[in-house]
Amino acid sequence: MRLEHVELLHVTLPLVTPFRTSFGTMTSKDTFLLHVVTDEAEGWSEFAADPEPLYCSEFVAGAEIVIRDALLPRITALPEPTTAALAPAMAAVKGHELAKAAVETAMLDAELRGYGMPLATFLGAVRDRVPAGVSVGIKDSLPQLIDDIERYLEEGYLRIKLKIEPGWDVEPVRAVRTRFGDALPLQVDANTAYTLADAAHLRKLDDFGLLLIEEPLAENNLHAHARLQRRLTTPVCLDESLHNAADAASAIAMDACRVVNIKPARVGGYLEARRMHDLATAHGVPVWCGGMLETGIGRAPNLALAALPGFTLPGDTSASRRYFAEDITEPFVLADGHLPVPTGPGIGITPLPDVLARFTTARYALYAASHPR
Ligand code: NPG
Repeated sequence: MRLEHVELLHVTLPLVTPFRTSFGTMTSKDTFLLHVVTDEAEGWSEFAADPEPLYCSEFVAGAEIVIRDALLPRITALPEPTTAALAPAMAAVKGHELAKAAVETAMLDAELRGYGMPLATFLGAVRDRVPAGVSVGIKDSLPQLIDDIERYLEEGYLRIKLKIEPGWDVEPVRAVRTRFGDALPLQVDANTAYTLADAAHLRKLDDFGLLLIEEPLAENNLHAHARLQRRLTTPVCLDESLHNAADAASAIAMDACRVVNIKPARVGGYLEARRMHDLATAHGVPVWCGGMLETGIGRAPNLALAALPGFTLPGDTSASRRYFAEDITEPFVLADGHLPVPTGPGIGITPLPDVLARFTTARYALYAASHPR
């Protein structure tokens, strides 16, 4: 496989409703797509983070520079840029997992398209559809929260995740349990908003039979999460703190988490995501697939990953319309609480050219081979 061309496209898609978390409010998805052309096929990927480094340290403008100046030169220097060779070639560059994931995924898409193989098949998927959960942002009032959840449950979502922060935690959980009952699969996500000093308060959540509490404490502090887990019956789940499979191994060994959120972008791509899945599954630790409000280009490969056997909990893999009135790909539609796993070669989807053109705010070449065949 020979890399001939890499293009970057800035896209801005309005969200159907603002999404508020403990780290900020999003009203649009602003990111970039990578489009690679090899001598065999084309590939697409989406950078998962946002213009500002509020969820994680990576951000759109920084990732562009890292990809252009640090990652692509290492890849174009390879005699054969097969997907398996990319992570070792990029390893000298510290961190920047989300930028690396964007590069690796576009190349993986192209490579698999060249073989005619779907990503789900390549990864070892065992399902053709995956159960869908929905992540519900922080609201101005409890009635508004209950109304929104009512609508999501009517649409068929099988699990609800509430974003929480100090001042919006026990009461919203209580309100949801009171209205929808104890059988509703329910979990909460704090996005690092608490400290160990809040342990007694967080323990009140133990009364509500939650599936898990996600990333309650500061990112990367496995020791504090382990201490918190000792004081909670609710399973702690880690997201921001796990950057690769080795982090998950440490966290599981320390009992810093009993559930793992796998976001392929956060761990540097689908190959490392699969390693994390294998590791957690071997330890009997359930995993589920996180989301970062992806367009169809990011959602499609997440659905392939979520079809692996260890993904025993519904993911933040919601239908396209939960986020966008119009997506840049054919939309993913909820059927009986599930989304279909793409079956076409590679990630199984490409942008719709007309829609992509309307949502594209800038487009430029990052690399062009000097002598394309
Ligand atoms: O359904 O894609 C989704 C959103 C799920 O809550 C969700 N994502 O902290 O996991 C998170 C959060 C997020 C959104 C993180 C945007 C980063 C950016």
